[in-house]
Amino acid sequence: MSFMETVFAPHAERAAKLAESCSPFANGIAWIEGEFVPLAEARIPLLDQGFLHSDLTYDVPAVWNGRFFRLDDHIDRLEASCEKLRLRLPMPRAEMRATLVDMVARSGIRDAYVEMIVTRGLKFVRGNKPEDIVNSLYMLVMPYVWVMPPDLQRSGGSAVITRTVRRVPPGAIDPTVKNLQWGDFVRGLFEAQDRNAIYPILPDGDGNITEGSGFNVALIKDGVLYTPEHGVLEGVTRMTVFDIARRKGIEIRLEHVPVDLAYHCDELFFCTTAGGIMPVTRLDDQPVGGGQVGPITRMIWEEYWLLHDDPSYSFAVTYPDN
Ligand code: PDG
Repeated sequence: MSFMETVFAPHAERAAKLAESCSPFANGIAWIEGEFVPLAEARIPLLDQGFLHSDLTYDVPAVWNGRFFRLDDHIDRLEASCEKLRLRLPMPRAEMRATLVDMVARSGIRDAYVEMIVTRGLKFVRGNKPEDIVNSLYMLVMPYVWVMPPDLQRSGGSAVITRTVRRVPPGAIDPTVKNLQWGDFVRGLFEAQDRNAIYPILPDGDGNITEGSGFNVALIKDGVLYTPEHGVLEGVTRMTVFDIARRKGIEIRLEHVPVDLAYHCDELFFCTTAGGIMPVTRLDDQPVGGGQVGPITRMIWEEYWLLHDDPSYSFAVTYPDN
């Protein structure tokens, strides 16, 4: 069995077991205004500014094989994002952390996608000081989301560098604040479809790449790892990639990454909490490097999943039926 199968096969088994579960939360659980509700029944107030003006931030950690991965790093980033938007965490940090763990335990989901969203709340910013507005919190847990499905990770996905849309500039929307203003990404996803690919990589308008619809972008050229420093979310998955690269003696260059370098790289991959390390083997309808998943990508992929068992990166959730 290849290493990939040792990750995917037990996951498929756990997912099949979950499908037989009769827990009302097996398809997902949400926390709304202090209540736990099945995810499909969860509703938000129409007047929430998160909905009306996308005035919000969010974060997404994951649970793998019953262990929360880098939860505190995700809460750190959420807190930092709140600060930049003049939002406050509506719940003490420790209580939020404990509630998330409780939600995962109640759901019984062993491989989970977890999301917490902080919105401005019910009052508009115009005419109100931020300290006078009560912010809202929404939390949800659902089965793990694959931005690139396991089947495709075996051979690698297809991407385009978009021509009809660029990434929103940092001077307009700060991409280090995780946000749901996905207008540019949605245009990119449609352009990718129109050009016979799945994933868009958005350029910055000055000849460099930024990121794509829910993932950071990294490439390998002559054994060196390149990834954009500016105009992107500082991904937690990418931080894990940096840890792995450092340990393996791979040089990391965090700098402007020209579009041209992407067209001439040896290996290309995306990274996100919702799917991990995602190899890309076709770019603008041409093979990337030799057109196969490359050796450095494969090594990072393997190390990434191994770290999910490492107590310095993850901790076990105690489920009621343990
Ligand atoms: N850049 C953007 C714009 C993202 O939305 C994400 C995560 C990343 C980078 C990677 O960050 P991290 O490694 O911390 O996860 N986005 C996923 C996408 C989910 C989806 O459904 O497409 C997320 O929000 O979970």
